[in-house]
Amino acid sequence: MKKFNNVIVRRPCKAMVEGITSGLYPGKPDYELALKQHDDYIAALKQCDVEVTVLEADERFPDSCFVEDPAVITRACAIIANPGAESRNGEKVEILKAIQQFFPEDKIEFIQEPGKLDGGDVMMVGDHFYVGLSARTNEEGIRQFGEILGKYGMTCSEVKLEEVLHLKTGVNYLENNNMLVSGEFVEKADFAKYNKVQIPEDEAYAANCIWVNDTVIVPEGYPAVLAAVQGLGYKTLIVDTSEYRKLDGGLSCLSLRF
Ligand code: CIR
Repeated sequence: MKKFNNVIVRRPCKAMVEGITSGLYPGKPDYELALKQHDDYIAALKQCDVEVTVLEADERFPDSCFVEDPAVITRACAIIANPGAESRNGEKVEILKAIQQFFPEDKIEFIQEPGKLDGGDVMMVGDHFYVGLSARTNEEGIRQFGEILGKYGMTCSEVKLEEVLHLKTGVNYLENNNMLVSGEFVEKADFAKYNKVQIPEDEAYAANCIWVNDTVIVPEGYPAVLAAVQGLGYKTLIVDTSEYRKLDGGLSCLSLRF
């Protein structure tokens, strides 16, 4: 099934080494290696039948390569988020400029103060969106998000996060009713109706795979997850994201797919 035509990415900046990190995956990113991994990520996306728009690095925002967070793109509109981390909030201004190349003004919506929302907390399942209530996304952000979706005939529901940074850190939808779930999401009633693939604890990072037009991109180094995804019948591509992992970033965080 072809669902996405476009992908937006932003090149990592040198300042990425100062990006926000929980320290869960220790070490500072190696910038040169991160660039190479970003090249590989773009090359993999290009194999998935999408046009890739590559935005220039922005040194003012160390985490700006994680373009998934300042915006959410739906089938009907683009929603500029209001990122919950102070050092990242200005990224919304820059992503807006890119999104204006694809959406007319009346199809661009905004999450506004005191609402906060990070795109990494939003998981799309058809016309329904699960939204993580997290350290970055608050109740008011979710309320505004739901109101916007309602205008276009779409819905959302809240999922309280207890352990991970963003919702999609631990749960990702691979279409066809298939969902990768790890840690706190394994037993959540919200996801009971899906064909859940439980990710082993020692491969938790790889719960963050992305589905792009029937290919699933899997991070390098997670054999159990790779086998499980292949077992579902998907074509897979592998990309090493070790340098982004040090900043708690994964495959989904690095792009907007629409
Ligand atoms: C941050 O803490 O905001 C970045 N270092 C990582 C963002 C990862 N994005 C995502 O999960 N969507």
